[in-house]
Amino acid sequence: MHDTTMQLRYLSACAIAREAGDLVRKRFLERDGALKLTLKGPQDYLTETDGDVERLIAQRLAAAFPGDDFFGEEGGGAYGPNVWVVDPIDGTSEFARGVPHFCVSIAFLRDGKVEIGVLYDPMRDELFAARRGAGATLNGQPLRVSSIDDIEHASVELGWSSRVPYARYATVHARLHALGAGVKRRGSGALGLAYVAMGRQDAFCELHINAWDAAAAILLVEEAGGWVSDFLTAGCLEHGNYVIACTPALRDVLEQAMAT
Ligand code: LIP
Repeated sequence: MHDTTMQLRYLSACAIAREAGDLVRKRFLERDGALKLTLKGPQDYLTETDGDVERLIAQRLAAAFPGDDFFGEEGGGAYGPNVWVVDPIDGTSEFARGVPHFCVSIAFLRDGKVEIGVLYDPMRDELFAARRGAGATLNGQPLRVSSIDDIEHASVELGWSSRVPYARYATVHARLHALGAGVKRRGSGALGLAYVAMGRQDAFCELHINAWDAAAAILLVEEAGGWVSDFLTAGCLEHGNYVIACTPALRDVLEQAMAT
């Protein structure tokens, strides 16, 4: 059945992600050299732009879909049967330090399942978008994961935050390195997952990531033919979870490497 309201939500999410991304890019280019940074915790940056962008997205979605709930990284919210889960700037640490590697992430969940996932990287003008069952695109062009099936030839991003003891991260990193993988960390889990969907890399793993960071991007990977671990389990919306997203052939080796 063609759900016109879901299609309207999808198109609206794409337009709102672009509008929000334009604000993020404006603020990024206007920032002065002085590093006026605030931190929510070790290596966990917060900028006033995060709040401004999240409020913009919340206002646009409330106006278009007043019956939906909203949950944002900065302001929180409610998780109803129809809920938008938003990260206004994923890659905040990069934004805060003047590195152009971040995106706006907007997901729509129905009954706890991601139906729409949209990411916008305003610095590269890359709009990643997916509707469940309708494929994933980058600026309107179809996305497919890479064909890499050997860990020795794989490019793997392993995310980290201070939410995870470094020893666990180091254990997984060493295992991946020993397997021959090229291991990277770029600071935006959402973009890391989107790069798996488009074949720029072959896997993204993180021992703990928040729902608002990953919810939109995991749908991109699934709709692009990739495999994703069972991320949105009960409690994930409130507490986050580990995530593995990869080409299907790398699933087993990565599940073993991530077992800590
Ligand atoms: C980030 C995630 C990343 C994680 C960072 C941070 P933020 O989200 O995308 O995967 O490793 O610590 O949580 O804070 O930039 O929205």
